[in-house]
Amino acid sequence: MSDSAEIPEALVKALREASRVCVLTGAGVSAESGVPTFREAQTGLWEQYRPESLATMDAFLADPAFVWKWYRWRRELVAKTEPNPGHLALAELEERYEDFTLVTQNVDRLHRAAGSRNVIEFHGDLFADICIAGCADPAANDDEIPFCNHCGNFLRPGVVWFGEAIPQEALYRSSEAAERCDVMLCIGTSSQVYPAAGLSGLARQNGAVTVEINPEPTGGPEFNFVIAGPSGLILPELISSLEQ
Ligand code: BJW
Repeated sequence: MSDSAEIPEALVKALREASRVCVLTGAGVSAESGVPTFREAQTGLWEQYRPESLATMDAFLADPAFVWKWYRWRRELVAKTEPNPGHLALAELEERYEDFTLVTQNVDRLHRAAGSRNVIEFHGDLFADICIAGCADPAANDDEIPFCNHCGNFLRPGVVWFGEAIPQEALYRSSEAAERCDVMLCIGTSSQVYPAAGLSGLARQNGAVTVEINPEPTGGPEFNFVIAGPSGLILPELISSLEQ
């Protein structure tokens, strides 16, 4: 991998002229912080465990202790990580625009830790506990399978599993941001999981310039620009190009 990236001049121009920017991030943005991605060989979390055995309500109800063990392992891993230059560059990019929305599929809180402000956590928050019966304000305990103090039902991690709806406000705000933006950046996502993967098409249909940043580009036909490389390298280069 080269240690510098070529940022297309036409993209720099589009970003300089843009008033509204929307960014969609996926697991690849946190890879350089040491958070494993979901679908990559060797490091991917799904290589060790099948998604259907962990990230669905059916799987949870079948074996809540097993699913909780996996989430606790991930909480411990993520708690030791820090934002990388890609996260920091996105926080810096936000400062250039009045209308800037960062939609993240990541549940690791690293964008907020980097200083990003207008963040939509599309798939929830790894560190939140919620009650499966929907009680407000559940208090977690240290049980292997924590219970809700109000109703006695199981608590579960506050993330969005397969087959579950994206929280209404997150979906609405993200779709609006994709529809109205001048430029949309899709960074570090395999674009396999919907409805998040549909946001770039929505942006393009509404006239935005669309950009993919990924060391292994997805080949999505909706992208005007594709920059092949790691976000921790490309995003700081992008900021430098805007400053020149
Ligand atoms: C780098 C890099 C570096 C590496 N720099 N890059 C339409 C069509 C088909 C199916 C569906 C559809 N609509 C809905 C569905 C069903 C389903 C779905 O999409 N299935 C597909 C898999 C086929 N979607 C759902 O079920 C969603 N719910 C829904 O639609 O509900 C409808 C409904 C309505 C009303 C009532 C009820 C229901 C929910 C999806 C939830 C996804 N949840 C997960 C787990 C979250 C919890 C947890 O963390 O445990 O979210 S799955 C997992 O995938 C996680 C991620 O956010 C998500 C996306 O993965 P991501 O981020 O793209 O990661 P990877 O690993 O796939 O890719 C990493 C990329 O990084 C790679 O490309 C690398 O090259 C790159 N990379 N290093 C930059 N340094």
